[in-house]
Amino acid sequence: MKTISLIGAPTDVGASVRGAGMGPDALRVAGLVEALEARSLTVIDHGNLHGPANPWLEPVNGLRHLKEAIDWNQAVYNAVEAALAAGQMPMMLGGDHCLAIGSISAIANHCRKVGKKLRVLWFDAHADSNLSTISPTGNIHGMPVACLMGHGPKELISYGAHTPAMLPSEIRLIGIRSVDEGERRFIHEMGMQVFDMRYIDEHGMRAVMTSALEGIDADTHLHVSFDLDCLDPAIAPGVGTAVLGGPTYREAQLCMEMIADTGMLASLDVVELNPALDLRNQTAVLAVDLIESLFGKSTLVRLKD
Ligand code: Z70
Ligand code: MN
Ligand code: MN
Ligand code: MN
Repeated sequence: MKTISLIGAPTDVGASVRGAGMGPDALRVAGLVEALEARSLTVIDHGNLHGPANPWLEPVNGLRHLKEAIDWNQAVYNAVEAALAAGQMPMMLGGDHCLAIGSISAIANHCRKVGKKLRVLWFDAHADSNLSTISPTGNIHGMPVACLMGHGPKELISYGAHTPAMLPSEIRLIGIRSVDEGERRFIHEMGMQVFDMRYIDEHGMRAVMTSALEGIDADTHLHVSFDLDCLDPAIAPGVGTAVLGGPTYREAQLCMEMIADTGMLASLDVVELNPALDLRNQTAVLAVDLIESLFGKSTLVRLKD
């Protein structure tokens, strides 16, 4: 049976709005540990990592809080690496999405070491593919995909043994509907596969997930980086930068169920929950509900074919 290593990373140094630092505890209050245990999983909650406070300063050379982001990501990298080395499944609770730099760098490094293929599913309203030179804000949570592909400040792109940590062919972006002009160019230059909302509307979530999961086999490490702002704000208001027109509850459930059906989920980030903007913790409760489906809780009555 799987052992899950919960790693809280309570910071908003990469974000544009304060509050994501309260995410890990809001997920615990919503019953995350109990829900996982009810799925017969063993959970080790390591509590929250420590790191620098948010100094709430303006960007310097197109980057806001670079030093703080480097330190937080190093802490995440170390914790995720330790969980993988112990044979556990890391679940990083953010915190803002810049923390996926540390978590996915550790996962990619692990994959290279043990000879596994890597597949990352990046659920997000945003493309997170900015560079300091093109970012309209300088917020590092808008840059993790670019950093993981080797485009970013050297301290943020070299946590593991290999730079870039991740290849464009290893990631699928899903639910995207807010893309800056420079990001659009970068995505095309890199050749990343993007299932944006237009694509989801035209083809349906089942076809999208079938494509996104294509090629996954027993030698694949499947990582889900779940930015909760991917979800439609009607069901998930507790995020810093809500964007209209995201997946519905049923579409999100189908994503989770189809991932669970592969049996290959090996690590998870849950990020951008902002309890300061939430309504009675409903976004955290929803996240826990979706995570249960990700770990195999099903509403299916009929037998699977
Ligand atoms: C915009 C930027 C963003 C959230 C990422 C938004 C970035 N593209 N916002 N995640 N919540 O500032 O780079
Ligand atoms: Mn994001
Ligand atoms: Mn490693
Ligand atoms: Mn986002």
